[in-house]
Amino acid sequence: MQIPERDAAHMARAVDLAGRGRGTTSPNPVVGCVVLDAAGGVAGEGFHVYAGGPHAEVVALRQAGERARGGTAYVTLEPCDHTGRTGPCSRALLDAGIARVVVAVADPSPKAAGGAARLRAHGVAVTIGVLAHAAERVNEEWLTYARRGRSHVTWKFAATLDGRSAAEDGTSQWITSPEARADVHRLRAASDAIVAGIGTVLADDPRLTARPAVLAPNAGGPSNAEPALDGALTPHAGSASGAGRDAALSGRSGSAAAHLGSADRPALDDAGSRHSAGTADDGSLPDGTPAGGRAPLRVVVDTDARTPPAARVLDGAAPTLVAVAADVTTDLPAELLRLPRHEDGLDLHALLKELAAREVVSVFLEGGPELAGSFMRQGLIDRVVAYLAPAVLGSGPAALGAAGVRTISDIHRLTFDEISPIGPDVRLIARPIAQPGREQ
Ligand code: AOF
Ligand code: ZN
Repeated sequence: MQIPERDAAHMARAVDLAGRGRGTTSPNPVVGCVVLDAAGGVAGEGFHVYAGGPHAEVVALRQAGERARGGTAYVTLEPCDHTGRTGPCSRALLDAGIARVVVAVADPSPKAAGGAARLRAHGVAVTIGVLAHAAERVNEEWLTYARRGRSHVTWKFAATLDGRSAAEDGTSQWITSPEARADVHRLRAASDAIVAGIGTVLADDPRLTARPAVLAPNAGGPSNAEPALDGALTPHAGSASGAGRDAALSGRSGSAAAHLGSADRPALDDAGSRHSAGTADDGSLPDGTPAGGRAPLRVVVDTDARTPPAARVLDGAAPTLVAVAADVTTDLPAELLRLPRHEDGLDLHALLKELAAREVVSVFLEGGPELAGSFMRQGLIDRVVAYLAPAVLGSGPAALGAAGVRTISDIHRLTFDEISPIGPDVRLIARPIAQPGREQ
């Protein structure tokens, strides 16, 4: 019989394992699993690496072999009960003779849910809710996507200490350091879509591609020594440094946050692993091939279809979607997404629903104080990543445009999850505090 502290410790390890899949599992969740033998010794560990690959439970059970019989499995997400890309984990756990299953978070997706009920029906003891908060955090993009049917949104901006993102004349390169910019590229690479407004496209002509290795060969970017992410126990580069640093992003706490820590593995996600990670079945993917099999989709929010046909965002380097108003007439040579209008421009909730329908789990929102203001006003920002440079401008556009705050009681309150130095700059991670009526 496990005592609760033991449950928490093993689940913390499972959450840690789950975090190793961040950036590569989309459109699937990140999931981690620890299997104990009947005597309580760790017999197997695993995590989900990519959609179509083995689920965390299967990886851990494989490692445990016969030792799983009569043992306990800790899983960050309720075991699936369906045959999708792989077989049901509920069945795999039963076949392995597991006696007890401890789950952090119930699976909200109708197609896969039911694992806990099936296990109980077969006499397995099931506990749900252990370390739920940490498991929610590590998997927050996917849980938002699965529960709300819309993509999860991270709004990123870079600004001076006085919150400005450009000078009076509109020039904005480079407010933050190369280290901060490299960090941004890693976050982009871990996202399913990069979204910018037409204002940014017209002003800056950005490419909106993720170029982590190109921009930051010496800035602590993902190294070529990236361990093969085979979903099982693998030693992890950088695991000794920066403990706790990325707990806010990864869902891990304290020293368990290690492998994402500091400049070794900065950021939201193991972004680099999309480009260099090996996989369980085929060893490794060629450099430059996202482990998820796709480069982030580029999305331009362009109500009136003003994107210039020669814009870099239409250069073919990655797929691009131009979101325009449903009633606009245009011959823009791009894939269009027609959306209802909203008082702000386009209905951004509809945009996120459409993106979710295209299996975009995570959106990285960049470029455009106006667009970010609209997202904020519509209650559609789930996480904020701010890079603040030790510089001031005193004039010039603010990082965020009008966000529906006319009077102070309308203020958007957030809470800080992380405050950390990146080169000479500071990275702040914050999330909106739930306010009634804000979320759509
Ligand atoms: C994962 N990895 O470790 C677990 C998952 O498309 P499939 O067949 O891989 O099934 C994906 C669903 O299975 C997923 O949406 C989630 O509901 C459930 N559990 N998924 O990708 C895992 N345990
Ligand atoms: Zn499964």
